[in-house]
Amino acid sequence: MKKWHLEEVLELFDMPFNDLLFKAHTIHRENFDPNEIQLSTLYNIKTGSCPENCSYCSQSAHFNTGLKKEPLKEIKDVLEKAQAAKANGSSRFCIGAAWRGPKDGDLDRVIEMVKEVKKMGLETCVTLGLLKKEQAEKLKEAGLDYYNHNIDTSESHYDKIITTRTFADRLETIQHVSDAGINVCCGGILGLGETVKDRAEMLLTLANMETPPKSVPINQLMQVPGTPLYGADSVDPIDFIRTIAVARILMPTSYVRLSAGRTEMSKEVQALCFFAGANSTFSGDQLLTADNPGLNEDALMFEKLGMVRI
Ligand code: SAM
Ligand code: DTB
Ligand code: SF4
Repeated sequence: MKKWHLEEVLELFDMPFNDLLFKAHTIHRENFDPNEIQLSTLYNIKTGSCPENCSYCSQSAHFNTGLKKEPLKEIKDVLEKAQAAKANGSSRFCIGAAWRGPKDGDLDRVIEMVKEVKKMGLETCVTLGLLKKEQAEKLKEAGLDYYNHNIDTSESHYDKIITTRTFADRLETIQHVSDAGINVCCGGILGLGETVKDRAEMLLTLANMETPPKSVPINQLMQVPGTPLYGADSVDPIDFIRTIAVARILMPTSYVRLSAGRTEMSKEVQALCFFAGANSTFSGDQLLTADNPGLNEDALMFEKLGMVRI
């Protein structure tokens, strides 16, 4: 796999927009059907009271966001949601929990959920925070397909966003997941007050991993009242599309997911993201705690664009 250098990535960010999009789209076509989109549905099994201080997050116990805390969900609730996700065209069901990392009892409960969701013929993904090596191995044994754990931003910007864990902690979990043979889902967020160089460094870290993540979610910050990042400068849509294009060029065979923030984007911006190489998104009217365009709105958009779900 080609190793990228920061200068090369910055040059991509600097290209004229049309040249960048043409290059990204050409690479996209060489590796994927440009009219296909993969859909995942999220479900939060444990909401709020998270001990981490991620300064963008509605679920951190450090900030007063007014979010209603909820205990761990029952398996039957999970299966109901998974069934609906499948019926609505999702190929993957992603279970999230607001933990620093799972306790062993919690992990057993999640493993039961993963096994049952798999039996429905859905791909499984979980995002539970930091993992120990043995926990990653247990999840692999249970048949888990993907583990989501984002680096969120560049290494140098990271401690301005989160101080309760380090960038290195995040990389260590990603290594455990990868070593266990689980597909890695890893990306970040734009709109955290980062510079273009931070965006380039974030993508560079992902692209230069031993095996680049098979799934790369690119989120746009959804500003949550009560969090330190509420009121931060919003991301320019052209800059967002550029970032998608650069991600596609650096990681030609990964699924680049247009993730959080679509409720703030026009259909035209989303269409340009798909042209630039995004070929996956979240389906359904809710992400973990925040809003997402609903099924009807997305169905209309995909129909207009002639895109089909895989
Ligand atoms: N607690 C686990 C963790 O942090 O890994 C799993 C859930 S966490 C909510 C998953 C990811 O969602 C975060 O790493 C972050 O990239 C993204 N995210 C969280 N809140 C967001 C927001 N308000 N806007 C955009 N992305 C967000
Ligand atoms: C990812 O990168 N984005 C998803 C998923 N991985 C877990 C989560 C987005 C969360 C948006 C804010 C919320 O719903 O609270
Ligand atoms: Fe907790 Fe994850 Fe939110 Fe950070 S992003 S506060 S770890 S739920």
